[in-house]
Amino acid sequence: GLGEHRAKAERMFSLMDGFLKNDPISLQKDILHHVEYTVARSRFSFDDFEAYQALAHTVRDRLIERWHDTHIYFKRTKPKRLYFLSLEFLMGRSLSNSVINLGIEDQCAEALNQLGFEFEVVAEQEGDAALGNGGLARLSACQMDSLATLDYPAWGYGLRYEYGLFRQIIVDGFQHEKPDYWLNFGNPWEIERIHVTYEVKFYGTVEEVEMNGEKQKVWIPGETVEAVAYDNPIPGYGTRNTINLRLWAAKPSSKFDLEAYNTGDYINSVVNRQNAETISNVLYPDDRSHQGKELRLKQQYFFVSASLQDIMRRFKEEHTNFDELPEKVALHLNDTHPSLSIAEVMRMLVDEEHLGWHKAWDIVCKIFSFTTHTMVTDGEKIPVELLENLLPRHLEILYEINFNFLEEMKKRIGLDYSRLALLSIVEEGAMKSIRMANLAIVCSHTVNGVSKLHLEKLKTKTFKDFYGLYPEKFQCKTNGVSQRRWIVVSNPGLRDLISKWLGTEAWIRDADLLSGLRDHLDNADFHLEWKMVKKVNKMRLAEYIEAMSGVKVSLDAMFDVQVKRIHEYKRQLLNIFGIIHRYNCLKNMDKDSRRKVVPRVCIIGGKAAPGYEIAKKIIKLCHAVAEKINNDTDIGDLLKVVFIPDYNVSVAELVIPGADLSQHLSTAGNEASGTGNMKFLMNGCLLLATADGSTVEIIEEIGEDNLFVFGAKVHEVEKRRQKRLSNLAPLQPAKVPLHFARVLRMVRDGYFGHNDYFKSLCETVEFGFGNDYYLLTSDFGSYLEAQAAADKAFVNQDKWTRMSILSVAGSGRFSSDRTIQDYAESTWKISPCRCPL
Ligand code: 7GP
Repeated sequence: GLGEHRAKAERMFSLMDGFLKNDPISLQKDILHHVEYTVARSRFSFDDFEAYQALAHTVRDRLIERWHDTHIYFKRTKPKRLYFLSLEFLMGRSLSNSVINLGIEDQCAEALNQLGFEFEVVAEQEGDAALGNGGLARLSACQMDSLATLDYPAWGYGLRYEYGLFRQIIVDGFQHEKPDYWLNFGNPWEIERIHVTYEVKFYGTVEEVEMNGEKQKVWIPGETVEAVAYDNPIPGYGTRNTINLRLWAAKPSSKFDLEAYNTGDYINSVVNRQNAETISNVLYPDDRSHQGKELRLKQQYFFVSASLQDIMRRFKEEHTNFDELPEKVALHLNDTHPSLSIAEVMRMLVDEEHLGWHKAWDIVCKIFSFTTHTMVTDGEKIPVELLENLLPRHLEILYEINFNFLEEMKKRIGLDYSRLALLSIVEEGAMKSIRMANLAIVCSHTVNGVSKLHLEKLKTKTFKDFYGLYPEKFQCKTNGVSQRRWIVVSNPGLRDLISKWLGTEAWIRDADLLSGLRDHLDNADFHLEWKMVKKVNKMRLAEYIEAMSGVKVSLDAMFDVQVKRIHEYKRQLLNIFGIIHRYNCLKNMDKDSRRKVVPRVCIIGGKAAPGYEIAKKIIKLCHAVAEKINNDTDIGDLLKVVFIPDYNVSVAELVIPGADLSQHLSTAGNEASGTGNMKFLMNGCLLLATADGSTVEIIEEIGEDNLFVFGAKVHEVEKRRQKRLSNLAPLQPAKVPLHFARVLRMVRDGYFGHNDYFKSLCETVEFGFGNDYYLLTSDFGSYLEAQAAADKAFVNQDKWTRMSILSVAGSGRFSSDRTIQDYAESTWKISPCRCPL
């Protein structure tokens, strides 16, 4: 049984004791030690939060031990290292994840128990580390977990924002943003490295000097800021390997403004010093547009400069010849945000190491790889004007890269100037700017899409011209998520059930083993236990909903969830319109028909970028509809609508395991991958989704009978958009399905109040206005059909449970372990480097 497997796993883990022992007694001693000497409380009186702090420090000590051993081992064996460069990491909480990956969960629980505390309650005290926006950032976090677990010699680099993603507060149904003071109570998961600091320079001028008879460009910077390293150990599961996520914080340099000190303007110079710290102060909360802000550019360069100095220092400690760089260093660009790295490495090799341009360029082209995370064609651009001022030498380097590139292209494709203009890294025009994606593609040896469908669009649309030139660069690495975080941490009931029926916990390191669940597909006991697990998770979620919103929900209802950033393309509006339609149907039903209705709890959650008006209106509409429906006594438990505020990683850990159905409604061709869908799949929640992004591959894996697919396919979307536009001239209300028109009219006419406020929202789907770019009108019919199919399937609980089991059984492919192994072997060319026990 389960006990045996746990015991076996524990024996394996106990081999990993270091200087610090992991039995409950030793752990308890350490907890009490930290209560007294770290938290400075009495061991006879401390509360849950203090218990959390003391336990966190106890775990931290163990992490540090392994992290040290891992790095000593890497230093000794000198493997090729991967440096994963990302401006965003959504790590969430660390305690449960660490304790599980260290294999000391039971021991910790026991140690706490004897002190009168409960692990679950203590773990709840931790706040989220939310140094990212959404999909891209959480993907980075899952990938770090996989890199550690698979023993890869990898480092993560990022920024230590003082304020992470804003907290979402709802007042009267409107979103308000509050700062995320995540560091206010200290952060036990980081190690401040006051001796690991680098100077980062900005502004100034470029001068030409003679050096060994040759002309050489030198950048004379105008401002210096110091970058201080904060290290966050990332433990692997079932291994001693613990890798590092190094985040940089900006501190005023001691050299800062010496002049002012000397001239006696003491007070002002101290005040000015504060400016330096603003660089790493706050995360930009828009997940898709970062155009033209100087502070954002400063953040990017600050990050790039500090990371590359650190990486080069490490390389030079171990090697003397830069020819070895491509064999020893892989630099991965997580989207275009860190692409300035390319110019920075060139500057280091040419200006500082005097390698010569062509040799340097040759090396640079062998070390970078790039992953893009968006379907949007109009990517990140940096205005030349900003660069000229902030990074004058880098601008020169970018021009030279582009000049050489275009010369090469002229040889290849001739003087086709319109084509050359599209390929150019520099965009001419009203606002001259640098196209970061073009830069990344030209210089990277590999350009990755995050799903098959995404890659297809990159090849045929977004980067069509580049694909023609470098077909071999373009590859697909379908995203994945960590089953450690998304089953083991967040759904312990399911974890135990899976291990029991598979007879092993090996699936926690090898998700393909989940397919073994299919062997028990018809086992009645298995079904019963499966349903029990879901029930318990639904209870947990129901309690949370009641606490957050005061709405009491029935456990017999289908819990239907859509949680993700609010975006027009993700079509939360389609969901809300569907809910209104459901409400209308219920209102028009007789008693008899109502008895056959499947009760629903519709749960929506997600943040809108602070400047994204339409997204904010969607949030308000959701609340307005909820208010109307939830207070209609005639409807009762048949339909409830809940908005979950401040959706983040730890809320996701609670919501996803409790969902029966989850919605992924992006208009086909807009979601690069989607990873939420994978988390729901792993938790036995059925999907109602368009054939977009990675959902297409989920369908391949579990078969279309086991989820509810609807809507226009990618190839149909363009046609429908054309058709929609040809309908424009005379408004043709007849072309709008009746149900859709009615729902729209209710919102527009103020059935849910606030009709003035909702006007512009309605217009996004109306002809002659927004023209329904995301095709809600034409997908509405098939959306309702898919919803009806879900209702029908839910009535047959046997069938539903089978579908649920098959979802989990088919989720192995969507483990980030598979993604990372693929990257390691085919893109980064790195090998596991396992620290001995
Ligand atoms: C997201 C994509 O929207 C999502 O489809 C994908 O699953 C995820 O990345 C991980 O690859 N993109 C972002 O979060 C983002 O900020 C802007 O994209 C570049």
